[in-house]
Amino acid sequence: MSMRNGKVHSVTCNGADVNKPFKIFVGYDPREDLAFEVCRHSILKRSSIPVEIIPIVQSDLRKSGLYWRERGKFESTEFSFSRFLTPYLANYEGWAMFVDCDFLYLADIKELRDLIDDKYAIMCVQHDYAPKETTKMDGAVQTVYPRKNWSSMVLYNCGHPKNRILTPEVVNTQTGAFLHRFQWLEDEEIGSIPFVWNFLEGHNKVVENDSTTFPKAIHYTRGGPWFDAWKNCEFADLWLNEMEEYMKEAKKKIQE
Ligand SMILES: [Mn+2]
Repeated sequence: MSMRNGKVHSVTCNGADVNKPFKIFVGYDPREDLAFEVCRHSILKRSSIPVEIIPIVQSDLRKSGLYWRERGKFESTEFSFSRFLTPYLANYEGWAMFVDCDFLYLADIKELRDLIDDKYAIMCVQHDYAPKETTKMDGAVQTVYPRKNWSSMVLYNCGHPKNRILTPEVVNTQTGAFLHRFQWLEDEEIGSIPFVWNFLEGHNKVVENDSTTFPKAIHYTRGGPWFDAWKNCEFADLWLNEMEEYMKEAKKKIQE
């Protein structure tokens, strides 16, 4: 917080109130507790601005009556739908971010916040998943998932009138397509962020000597090294190093 000489300077930068901690809601799943801790560690360690990390915990939301929908067969995590409570949880004020717990940050979150533009209702990495061929070699029809992965990391303009629609009632009753494809918004209300902020392990590629392709946040979307089956995935070493650092610091805190 910038509180020089006892005065609070009210400075805004592209709509982001730089005096208030930037709220980052992280999807929490008990099966991936370690992923959450390492993700949080990676953000805090590199951030040059005050941030507040808030886990989105389904059991807590159920207790407080904000989440009641039945778990569907296709929900791979406990935050599949609860993520869309982000604007509500931020009191429909300012900008806040949602991110899955399977991310590893390699850059300062300030760089991301500086991309914020008030003309948008949300901003995210607009991955293009349209397959090049409409049928696979075996003749099976390709399943196209429009806007797949877009909702895994989103900057929400929580004060934007359009996002008022995201009440607990709507989040608990609307379809996956409506929510994950941002169907409450027009296309031009969705801002674009460079893909390196949601770099999909196993899909996106680093191009040698092209720094615009170097990941700023790796998304272990298929599963990360915290699962045995993925301990040798791409960028596993980066995550494991971060985990060791987190463990060391956590141990120190217990001893203090
Ligand atoms: Mn994910």
